[in-house]
Amino acid sequence: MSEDVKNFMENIQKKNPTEVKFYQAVKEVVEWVMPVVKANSAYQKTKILERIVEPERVIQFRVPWMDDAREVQINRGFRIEMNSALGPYKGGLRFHSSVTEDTLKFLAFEQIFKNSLTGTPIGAGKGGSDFDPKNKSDNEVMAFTQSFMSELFRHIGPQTDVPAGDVGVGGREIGFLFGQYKRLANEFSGVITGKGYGWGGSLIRPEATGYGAVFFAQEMLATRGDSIKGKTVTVSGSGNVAQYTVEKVNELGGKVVTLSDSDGSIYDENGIDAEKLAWVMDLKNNHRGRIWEYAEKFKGTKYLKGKKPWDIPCDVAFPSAIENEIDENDAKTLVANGCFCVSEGANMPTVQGGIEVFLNAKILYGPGKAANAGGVAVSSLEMTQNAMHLFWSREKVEEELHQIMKNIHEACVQHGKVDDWINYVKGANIAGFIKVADAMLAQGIV
Ligand code: NDP
Ligand code: 2IT
Repeated sequence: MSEDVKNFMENIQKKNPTEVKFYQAVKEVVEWVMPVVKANSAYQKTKILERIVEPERVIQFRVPWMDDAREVQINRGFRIEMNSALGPYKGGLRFHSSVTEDTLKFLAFEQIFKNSLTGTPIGAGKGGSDFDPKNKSDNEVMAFTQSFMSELFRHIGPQTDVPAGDVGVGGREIGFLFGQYKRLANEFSGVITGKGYGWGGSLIRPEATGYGAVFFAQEMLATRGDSIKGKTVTVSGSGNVAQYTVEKVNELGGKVVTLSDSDGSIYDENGIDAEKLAWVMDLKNNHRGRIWEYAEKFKGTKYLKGKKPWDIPCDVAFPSAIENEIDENDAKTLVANGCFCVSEGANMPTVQGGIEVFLNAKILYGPGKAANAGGVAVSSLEMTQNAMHLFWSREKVEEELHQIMKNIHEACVQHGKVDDWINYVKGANIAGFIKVADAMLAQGIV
């Protein structure tokens, strides 16, 4: 670590002593962009780096609601309005018991660079709550969600801050959130993305993050004259991102052999084909079931209780569950077993030591802020359609998404090429940073 980075990170630590994930996310960016800042006196004079790590606004609120037993429950709600240099604050809402301000600040920080990479006019934000939708009735989810929006609504708007889904926030939650906003604001607008098709949603938004991560892998593989076809693929998670990653890998002729949830993983060496995937989607989205049920249903499948899928040999891996799910040992195991391409559907799924393993091995490693940008990119396309009062076709949205992922890949190559190898971490961080930094410079000390 250079002296400049060390001093900068000491200050981050001093100002945010309990925020370990935020520290991790900032360090990963600062290490790569510090030379760019050092070479630009205007960035230094106007303290771009010092300003970019400070959220423009942090909103925290009480979320009281009544459960089915008529007992009062209290959760904590947040919205981090991180950076509005490129457009309205934009980013998802996470409902999960592990959510703290630290979690959301790291996610909001990543969102700055990711949203910049999409090339669309969106700033960065993230929000959520420590509410866990698991084992809650639809009625309880609605009661909580309406209470959450009763406070959030005064801080958001289609030109101000546009939330969407993330872990624990899917179509059901977005519907309830939108309904309550509409009722309170007396306004039908594009204030949230991921809406249902027919009431303002965009086709391909549910698919976008997973499809995008596969498109990004396709671009990385193409730099070596290779493709997804015939590859053995591991995927973690079994939620929104994981499901559509499997769908696109299948379409391109790869074979996915794993899925997981927080209880364990399944290993199906025959591959999770379209029929099995349809069953998983029904299990997860309609019955809110657990992934171990897959092993009961499809014979010849192993259930690896309490295990992540990274011990299973593969060519390509798509971590699509949660932050820090690939530790240093997992990264070493993946590389030792022949994995040569990792495309991150999740946000910050690899710990710093794991990233170093991938970079030292010079594999094709696409960090989340580049590889999973397809979700927020199609959210931005949903905002465009809402503003124009129209709906685009499936083909058009998928084509736009594909082009955006190609552009992000190209930007990473432009800023990350090191001799005959591409450092996508360097490329994504620098390309994402420059655009935001220049916009902040132009907009004065705000
Ligand atoms: P979902 O809620 O649909 O699915 C999350 C999946 O991850 C579930 O299978 C869940 O299992 C699993 N998971 C959660 N916590 C853990 C854990 N501690 N260990 C192992 N597995 C865990 O969320 P998404 O698919 O939307 O999000 C997945 C990742 O992708 C997140 O990192 C998210 O931030 C990121 N992302 C999502 C985007 C989107 O558009 N939705 C866009 C860009 C990134 P369980 O049921 O046991 O909790
Ligand atoms: O992490 C992410 O980019 C998301 N959860 C999607 C955000 C969005 O606004 O669509």
